[in-house]
Amino acid sequence: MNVAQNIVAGLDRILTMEVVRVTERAAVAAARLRGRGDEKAADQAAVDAMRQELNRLAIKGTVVIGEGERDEAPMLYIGEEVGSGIGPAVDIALDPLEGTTICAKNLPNALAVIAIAEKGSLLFAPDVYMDKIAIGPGYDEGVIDIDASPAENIASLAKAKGVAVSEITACILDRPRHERLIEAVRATGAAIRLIGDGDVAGVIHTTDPEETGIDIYLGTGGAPEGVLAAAALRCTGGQMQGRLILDTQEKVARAAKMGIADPKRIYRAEDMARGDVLFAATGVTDGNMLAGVKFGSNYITTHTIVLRSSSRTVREIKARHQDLEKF
Ligand code: VTB
Ligand code: MG
Ligand code: MG
Repeated sequence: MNVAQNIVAGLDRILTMEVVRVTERAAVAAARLRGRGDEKAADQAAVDAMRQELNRLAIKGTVVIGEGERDEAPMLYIGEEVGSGIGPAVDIALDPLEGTTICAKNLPNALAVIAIAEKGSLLFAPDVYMDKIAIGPGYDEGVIDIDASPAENIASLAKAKGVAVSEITACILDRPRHERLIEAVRATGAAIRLIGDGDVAGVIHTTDPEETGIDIYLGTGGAPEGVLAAAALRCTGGQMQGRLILDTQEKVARAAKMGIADPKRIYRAEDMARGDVLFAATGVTDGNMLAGVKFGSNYITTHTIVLRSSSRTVREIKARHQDLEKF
């Protein structure tokens, strides 16, 4: 049996449940440092906790989207081998604390995130910016186009949704580089949810507009975060297009080394995360879809979403952790 057959036969069904602990543990560790103004400490705690739990998983995992290609031990770095070493060979994209600043400021939507996929099926993206556009499920192909103007995309989405443009809300990272994008979206009459960080959450939020109030994600953010978001969309449905911003020779060369031959290529979600994919995210701070970690006097509560592409299952797992020592 090869890995793909294994996964269909049910190996990843177990993994779907197992992976929850990985993001739960990272989220609890980060949440202990919520609102302390110390991004680094929260990130480090999440990284350590995630690695510890990841190494208990019965996989032969390789981190392909991680914390950079550095080889300093504390980070979960690209190329790091994780898991127990016994089990299917899988590729892993992770961000133990997506939204370090959000966590440090105790603002909404900080997450601990992981995606696990069949070997060789995640885009090996350099840590550069990526231009992104995403919408949720239920729309025909072609409703969004990364090369169309923001006004065209919003008009097209409003038409497909059967609502006025003024009823559309776009999620955009609050950055000076988005000044023109923000102006262009506002000029259409659509609303904008400006976020300080956390575009993995921003993209995922488009998959449930009734819950989150967000219909479309627009703008540039990290490429690694783009791959993580694409993995989630593969599981929930929805459309995403991304293009790496390789605006210097150095970046083009770095990308080429990682196997990216066409620096202008547009990647759809299914190009960034192929095959069978698992995705899990646990809320660190309270958010639009996930509650943050709660420290009660008797137990710790976590809220996790676990997704799997081959079955399109969306599981929400609320856990009470009684054995505080374990965390
Ligand atoms: C975004 C944001 C992330 O990186 O991807 C951002 O969503 C991109 O970088 O939460 P800039 O901060 O330079 O805009 C994060 O902030 C951190 O991973
Ligand atoms: Mg990180
Ligand atoms: Mg991040």
